[in-house]
Amino acid sequence: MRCLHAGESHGPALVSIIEGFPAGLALDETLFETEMTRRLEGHGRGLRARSIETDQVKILAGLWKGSTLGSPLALMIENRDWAIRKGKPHPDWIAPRPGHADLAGRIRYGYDGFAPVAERASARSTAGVVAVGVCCKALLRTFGIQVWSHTVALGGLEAFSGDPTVGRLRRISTGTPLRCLDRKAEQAMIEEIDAAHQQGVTLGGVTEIIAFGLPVGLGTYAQTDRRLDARLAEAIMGIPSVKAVEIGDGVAVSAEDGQTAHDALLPAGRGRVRRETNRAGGLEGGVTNGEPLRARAYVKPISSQRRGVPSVDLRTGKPHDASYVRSDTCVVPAAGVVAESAVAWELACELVRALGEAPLKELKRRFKDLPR
Ligand code: EPS
Repeated sequence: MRCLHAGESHGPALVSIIEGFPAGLALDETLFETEMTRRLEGHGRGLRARSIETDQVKILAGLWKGSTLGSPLALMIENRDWAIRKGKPHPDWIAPRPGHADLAGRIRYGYDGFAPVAERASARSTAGVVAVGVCCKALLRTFGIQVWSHTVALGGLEAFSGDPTVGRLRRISTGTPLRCLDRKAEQAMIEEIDAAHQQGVTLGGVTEIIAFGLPVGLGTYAQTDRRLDARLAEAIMGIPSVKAVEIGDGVAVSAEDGQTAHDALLPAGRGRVRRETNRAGGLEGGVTNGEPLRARAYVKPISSQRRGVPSVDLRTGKPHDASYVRSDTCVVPAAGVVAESAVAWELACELVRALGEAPLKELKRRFKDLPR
């Protein structure tokens, strides 16, 4: 499958096109509502996500009588901000924001301002990623595969999440302030966000994405760019503000010895094996091993903040604090939803690659033959 996203943050709409999506999956516009709302939720989101955008997805092509055709699927999300501004361009600013694409992007494209950079570099584009994720999650679900996420750290505070089962993750998936399994830590994180907001600064954190129900054997070590861990790292790193990606306990095991770092195999009868741990995060050699797939996205504090950060007024060459542009205080839970969608896209691609291009009915028949 292939996918292309287009759209500016303050332009008329975001548009995503998926090519190669299997025929025969029931989709309708209401299916998108919960997921699109989840991305806009979370304590610390700014004015625009909280009260301007609603992110209704229109399916413009690729559907016939409520089922995918196998032809390109075109999705559109109108920017309500555009209608409110009546198409007026976003005002520009004078000092680039350190950490943002402002300066590098302006040089890269030869623009005479920063606003044109931010229009596309903006995390607004992640609404399109989530819309595509909805289609992929619906496809994966027909094979019993689910992808969820939860906040494991925020502003330096860590959550003690216990065993993040499908049921527990589903229960906190919407309507909770930070989608964190540890209620006590969540409360402390909320207070940290409120304090940061007061001080005009932003906070980052870590979100964990877990996929359940995968067959054994998705991905391959045969080429570096086809290792599923490499594909996932690229997909997650492509999300604005993500600065590091971890698969399983990748960071912790780098400081251990080889005895504790790996998941011992135990006999499970009839020639099968089982593991009591999942430090590899469900991937060995870039191939799924049947355990839940676990990845973590490390999200930096976003670069737009009310409190000044040293920068330069490029007109005078003199020091000038970075200009403040309306922003969120914390986007970690939103980044979790986007990362779920990015992971769902990669998994759907791998599944279709493994099963071949065919209508959904036939893919389901072939899926039964995959190792579990
Ligand atoms: C963003 C800046 C803000 C965020 C936006 C991402 O937009 P604005 O400048 O219009 O207030 O709200 O995120 C979204 C609108 C969204 O839907 O996620 C940025 O510069 O990255």
